Amino acid sequence: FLTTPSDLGIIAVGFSGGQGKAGVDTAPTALIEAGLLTQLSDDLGYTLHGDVSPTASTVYTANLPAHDPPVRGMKNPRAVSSVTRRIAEQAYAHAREGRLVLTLGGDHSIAIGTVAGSAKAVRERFGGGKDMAVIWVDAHADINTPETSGSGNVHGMPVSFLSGLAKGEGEVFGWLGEEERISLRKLVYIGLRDVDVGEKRILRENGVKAFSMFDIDRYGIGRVMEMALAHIGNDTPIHLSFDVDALDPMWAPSTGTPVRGGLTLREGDFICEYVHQTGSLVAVDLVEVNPSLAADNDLAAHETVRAGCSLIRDSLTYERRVVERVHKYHWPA
Ligand code: Z70
Ligand code: MN
Ligand code: MN
Ligand code: MN
Repeated sequence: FLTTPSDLGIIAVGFSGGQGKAGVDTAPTALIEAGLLTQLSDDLGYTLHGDVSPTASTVYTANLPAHDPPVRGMKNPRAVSSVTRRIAEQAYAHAREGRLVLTLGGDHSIAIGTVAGSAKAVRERFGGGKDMAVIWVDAHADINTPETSGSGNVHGMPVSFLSGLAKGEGEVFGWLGEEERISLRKLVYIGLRDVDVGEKRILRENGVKAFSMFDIDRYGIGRVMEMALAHIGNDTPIHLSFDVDALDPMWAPSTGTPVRGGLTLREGDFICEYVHQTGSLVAVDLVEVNPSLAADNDLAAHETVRAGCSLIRDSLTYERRVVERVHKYHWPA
């Protein structure tokens, strides 16, 4: 289980209900149209599983409640709960088959589903004796509870529900049980630079391991990754949840909440390559690409999609190919 499989379970879920900006739902199609799946199968040698047709995400977003008023300030609570519940079942089913799970978001609320699904599969596999680690690469901590959140956007809350800091009830995350939870001791953040006051308190009170942009400047990304993996420990299954807004807007401008002073594309790629090399990766999410938020031009969206493809490829680099590595940042001919 802890050697990276050559079978990939793909979940394409264009869902935007965890935040307020339309367009993030078109990201899976944009990534696929950019050639991502061909690269994964033909260049990296993966066998792909799962529905990746343009309508695939309708599986998750079908039959959402028409009337979905806020609960504890959360916006679209029933929709997000229902979509993430379906994603959790899919992620779990893929993982049970021994597949590495790749999820193309969608906004970051979808990680409630992906992480829940992998946590449950890992727990079953190890009889509950081994907690899965989560590496959350993001400008934001996404650990607000409904009560600390100022926005009511659920994409700012996934970690609080996944860790049990926030408890669901009934049709709003009541499905999220102990077997799907993660431990805050095995959570590591990388890239933080826009953390709310209430979130800072939560991080401090729980002693959560977090490497902010300050730490990356201070130690360099190589040393930060060594420290991150040392904190997690060897032979621990890892779920990598990558929010593209961790990258500096220079590299990923088309995202809902760009924050300046972020990772270079090369640092983002390094994180992915480094995590892949542990051989402990069980799942990868790439979220918050929003091709419709192209600052002034189409190039911005194109660049953001390209960055997303690069991050995914590097997290899954199954076979090291010198030629590909030398040419990876060149413009296609
Ligand atoms: C803020 C909130 C957030 C992404 C914004 C922002 C959260 N902390 N996450 N953009 N990807 O609304 O809770
Ligand atoms: Mn996020
Ligand atoms: Mn973010
Ligand atoms: Mn359950």
